[in-house]
Amino acid sequence: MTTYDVAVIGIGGVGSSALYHLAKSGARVIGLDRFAPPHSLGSSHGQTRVIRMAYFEHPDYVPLLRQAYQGWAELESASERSLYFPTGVLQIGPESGEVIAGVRKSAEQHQLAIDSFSHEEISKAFPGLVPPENCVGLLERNAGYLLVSECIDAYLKLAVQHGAEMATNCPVHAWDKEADEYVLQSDTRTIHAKQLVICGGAWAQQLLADLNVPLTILRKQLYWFENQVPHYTSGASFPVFLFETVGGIYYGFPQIDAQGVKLARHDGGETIASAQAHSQSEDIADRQSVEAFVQTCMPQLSTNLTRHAACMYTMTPDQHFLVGSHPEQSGLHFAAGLSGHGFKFASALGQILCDLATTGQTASPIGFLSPNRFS
Ligand code: PYC
Repeated sequence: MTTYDVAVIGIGGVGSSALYHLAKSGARVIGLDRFAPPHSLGSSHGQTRVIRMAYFEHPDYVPLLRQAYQGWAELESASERSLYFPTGVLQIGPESGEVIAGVRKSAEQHQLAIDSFSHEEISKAFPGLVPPENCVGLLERNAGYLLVSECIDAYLKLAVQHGAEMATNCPVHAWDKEADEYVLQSDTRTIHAKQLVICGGAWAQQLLADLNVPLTILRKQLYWFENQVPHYTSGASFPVFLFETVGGIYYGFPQIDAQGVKLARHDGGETIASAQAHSQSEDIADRQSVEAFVQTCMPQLSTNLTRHAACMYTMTPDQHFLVGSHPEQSGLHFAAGLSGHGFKFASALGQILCDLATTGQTASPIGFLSPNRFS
C-alpha cells in the first residue's frame, strides 16, 4: 500500500498549481478530481481571467499578487507557453465608488503605477467606450489577462513531469483520519496520505463544511459577442475593462479570436443550493442586462452572441478568500471561497499550500484570509 506525502482534492486552478509545487518540491503527491481538468464544469474555464495588482477589494492582497505575478512568469518559463497577456486593465466608475476608491487606495499604499482619465478623456483614449456620466477611469498597465485552461494544463503537465500522480473522474466521497494518515474513499480507490490539501472550488461547500463558514454558490454567465470594429481588439491595444455602474459591475476582454468580445457581469448571479445543481443553461435576465450595458457603454459592439458559457463563484460572507490550515484537523490545508476573483492568485496559492503541507508554515501574508475571522 502506498502512503502519499500529500493528496490534493480538486486539481483545477489552485489545485493544479499546488500539485505542481508539491511535486517539484520532491513530495510524493497525488491529485484527485471528480472530472478531468481542465474542464468546463466548475469555476476555471471560459478562455480568460483578469489579472491586476492595484486591488480594489483590499490592499492586503497586493503582496500575494506580487507573488502571483512571479509565479505566472515562472510557469510561462517552465512550460515555454505564453499565458499572461499584459493588455492593461481599465477600471471605470464613480470617484467615490467601491472600484475607483479601492484601486486608488491599493495603488497609494503599495506605490503602484496607475494612469487617471477624466470622463471626457476615456472616450478619446479608448474609442468605442462610452462611460456613464460622472465616471472616471484608472488604467493599470501592469495588468491584463491569463489564459485560464492553458494555465491549468501547463501546471498539470509539469506536475506529472515532476512525478505527481493524478486520479481524474474520481470523486472523493469521504475521508477519515486514522492514526497519522488521511484515508480517502472514492468509487474505485482508497488513498492514504500524510497531509491533505483541499482546493475543491464549489465542492468546498461540502468538503470543508466543518469550517463552519457558510459558502454560497452563484451560477454566473459568460458571453462572447460578435465584433466588427477594430477598437475592441487586442491588436488595437484595447485593454481588459471593468465598469462599476448603477446597474451593476460589468467586465470584459479585448477580442483575441473569432469568437469576438467576451463580456460578463461580476455582481448578481443565480444562487444554487450546491455545485451538483450547476448547469450550463442561460439566464435571460442576465443576458438582457449585459446587452443593455453593451448598447450604452460599447455601442459599436454587436449583441449577436457567438458563444455562451456558465461557471460558478463560491462566495464567502465577506467575499474574501479562505486560506490556511484547518484549526482542528492537523495536516489539512485549504484554499476556498475565492468569491469570483481568485484565479489570478492560483500560482501563489499553490506555492502557499505546498509550504503549509511540507513545512507547516508559510512566509506569505495570509493571516487576513484565515477562517478564524468569522468565529
Ligand atoms: O478577478 O478581476 C477579477 C474579476 C473581475 C471580474 C470577474 N473577476
